[in-house]
Amino acid sequence: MQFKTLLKTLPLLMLAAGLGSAAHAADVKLGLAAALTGPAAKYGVAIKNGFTLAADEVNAAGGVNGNKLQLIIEDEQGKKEEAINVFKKLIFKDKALLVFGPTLSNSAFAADPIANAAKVVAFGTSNTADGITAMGPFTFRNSVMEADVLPVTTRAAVKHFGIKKVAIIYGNDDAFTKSGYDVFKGTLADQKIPVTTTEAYAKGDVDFKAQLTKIKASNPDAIVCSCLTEEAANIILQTRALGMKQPFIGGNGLNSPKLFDIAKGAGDDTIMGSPWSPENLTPANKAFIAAYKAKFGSDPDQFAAQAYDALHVVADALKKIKLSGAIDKDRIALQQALPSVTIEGATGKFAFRKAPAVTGKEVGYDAQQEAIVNIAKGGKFILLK
Ligand code: 1QQ
Repeated sequence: MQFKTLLKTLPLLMLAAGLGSAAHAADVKLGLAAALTGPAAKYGVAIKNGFTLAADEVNAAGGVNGNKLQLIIEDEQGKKEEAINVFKKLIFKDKALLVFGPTLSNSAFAADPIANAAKVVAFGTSNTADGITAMGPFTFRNSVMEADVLPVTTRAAVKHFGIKKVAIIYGNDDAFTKSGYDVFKGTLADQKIPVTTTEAYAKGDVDFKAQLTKIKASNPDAIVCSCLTEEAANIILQTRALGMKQPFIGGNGLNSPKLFDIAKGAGDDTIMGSPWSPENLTPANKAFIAAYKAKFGSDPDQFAAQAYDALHVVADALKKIKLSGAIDKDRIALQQALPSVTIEGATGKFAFRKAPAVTGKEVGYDAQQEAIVNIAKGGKFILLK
């Protein structure tokens, strides 16, 4: 080979061998366990989109300290057993620096202990049940717990409709719907709103006529529903079929466009609390909504917004640390850098707050964020003013 040709080819050879400056940077592997199939996929696909959008943005801007973020995405199907399998794969096989997810609190209670034992951060973006962050110091969430959202939501609904008494319906075999029920029960007692009857259903139920007939006979002014979207939508539809006109009050689980895909106009007047609203026109939220629409051709929801923000929170934490390449050390450094991160994201101002103390145990971090109360009008949620 002529010297001149060698000179020309050398940079290419160096790049191929990983010696070029661009190839010095390593990928930071971040795991995502999300429900991409099954009934919870309504939330999980939005979550995946939010993460993908944010990671692409961070990488397009050069990555973090010169490192590109690599998302390793696995489908946990909204099932506990699959969440455990996926966490094990991401932590032990893929050696992810951190794991986002799983989608449901119900799955988080099964999978997060694995992350805490392995000293890897499990970062929930949609887990709102009580007790999630009591699992250990490596459990973080930026999802606002029902305990913070429901009192504000209930107070606003009572005022808006002049509610004197309510009936409750909830799923009694899911950690999120059960926890939401417990919070509603305490909230209604605090706000002195009598409960006319309390009815329960099980995961996968499609016929709620028996429970709704009892609710109808108890003549409430509104129906409190601690439910996931699909069940909530069917409950609302069947309520109207029984000739009942009461408005619904719910939490996080109701905040999906899927509610209206199924319930259509019957979902109108449902009141729901969430940290995110498409009408919150801050520069960060406007940019997020526009970028999401451009990339996916559809409107984002709360779950996409929280996933998007979570990636930016972790990117900020990564900026504060120097990765050593020793995975165990780097995982702990990330856990220690996270609590002080604050951002102004799609969901507004965000900070962590240490979870309530549990004797004899170290705890993780909850979201410190305000809830926004929304009302459904014309098949979508708008701000309740
Ligand atoms: C939880 C929830 C669900 C609505 C997640 C999508 O908040 O399981 O905690």
